[in-house]
Amino acid sequence: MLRKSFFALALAVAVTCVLLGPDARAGDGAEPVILTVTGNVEKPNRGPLDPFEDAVFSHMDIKFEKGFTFTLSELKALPQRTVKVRYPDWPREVSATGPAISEVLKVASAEGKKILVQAIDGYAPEFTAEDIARDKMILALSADGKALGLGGRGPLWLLGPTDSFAGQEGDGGLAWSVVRIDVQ
Ligand SMILES: Nc1nc2c(c(=O)[nH]1)N[C@H]1C(S)=C(S)[C@@H](COP(=O)(O)O)O[C@H]1N2
Ligand SMILES: [Mo]
Repeated sequence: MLRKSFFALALAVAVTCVLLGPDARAGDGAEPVILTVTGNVEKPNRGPLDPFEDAVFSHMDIKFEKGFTFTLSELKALPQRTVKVRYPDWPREVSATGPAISEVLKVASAEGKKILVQAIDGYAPEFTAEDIARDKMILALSADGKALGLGGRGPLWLLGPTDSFAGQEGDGGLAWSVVRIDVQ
């Protein structure tokens, strides 16, 4: 009898794991963090910059006391939106999909007047709370059905239509390879 119920329990655990899939294990260290929201984060899930662990951030000479991190699965689990746009120098229209930056900041419990979006190459355009409130920009994870990778515009590309923020000129400000968003 005891052995039977143990077997049933083991089976239930196995079935649950399969049903939840790899996404359910995100954030436990199995998947890397691809985006860190820093600054005015109300409910942080990580502490201050560590000069050794956070080698890229450290090299950029930035400082933060707390942050909220996202893995790829965690970003994919948010509501997805598609932006279709073609800027003057582009060879074609792009249809890109990902969570709205407003949604990402909401989930990270980040609020402030200045929103700095920082890319891996150091490019870091700054936006206002009003720009974000326009709710036009996404953090694209894929474009034309293809996941955005490092070396290309990924893994996260800030993208929106031609009226995404005040003073927009073409695709200037639309950072590719975003790694951090700082909110002050
Ligand atoms: N990571 C990153 N994103 C970036 C830039 C950059 O230097 N680094 N340049 C921005 C600017 S100023 C423009 S006009 C567009 C297009 O840049 P390109 O003309 O260098 O292709 O990408 C934007 N996104
Ligand atoms: Mo530019």
